[in-house]
Amino acid sequence: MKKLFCLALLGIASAAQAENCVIDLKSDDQMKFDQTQITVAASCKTLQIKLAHIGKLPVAAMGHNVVIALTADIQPISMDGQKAGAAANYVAADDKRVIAHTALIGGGATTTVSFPGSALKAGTDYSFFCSFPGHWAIMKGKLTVK
Ligand code: CU1
Repeated sequence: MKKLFCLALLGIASAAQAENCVIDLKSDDQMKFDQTQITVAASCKTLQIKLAHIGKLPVAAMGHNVVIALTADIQPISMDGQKAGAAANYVAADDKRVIAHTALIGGGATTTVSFPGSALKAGTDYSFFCSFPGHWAIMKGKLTVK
């Protein structure tokens, strides 16, 4: 029984390598993500965003989130997010331009969120970014779907 379970896990692990369905990011106290380019497969049933804040600063000073949206929507989403405030994770409620977003976290914290792969279309200009006030201008990267 145990052996079968391990084999099943191995199968899942190798499938995940073939087609990436995880947007796996680390952030720090320098207002940076560890990657500027992530590619996910268009065939993913479910996409997952994983964010680890490996810095030490508290959420109020150096909070980070991950927002997925069209590249052209980064600025307007961030402007409306700033008005919504920290309690709303700097994402306006019911913002239809936001495809997915994580919670806002501080140093030492991690957060994960999943969303349907069908929310993204291959060949579209998407980005991941942090909507914390002032961060979105530099704390971002390109999300490619293929
Ligand atoms: Cu940030």
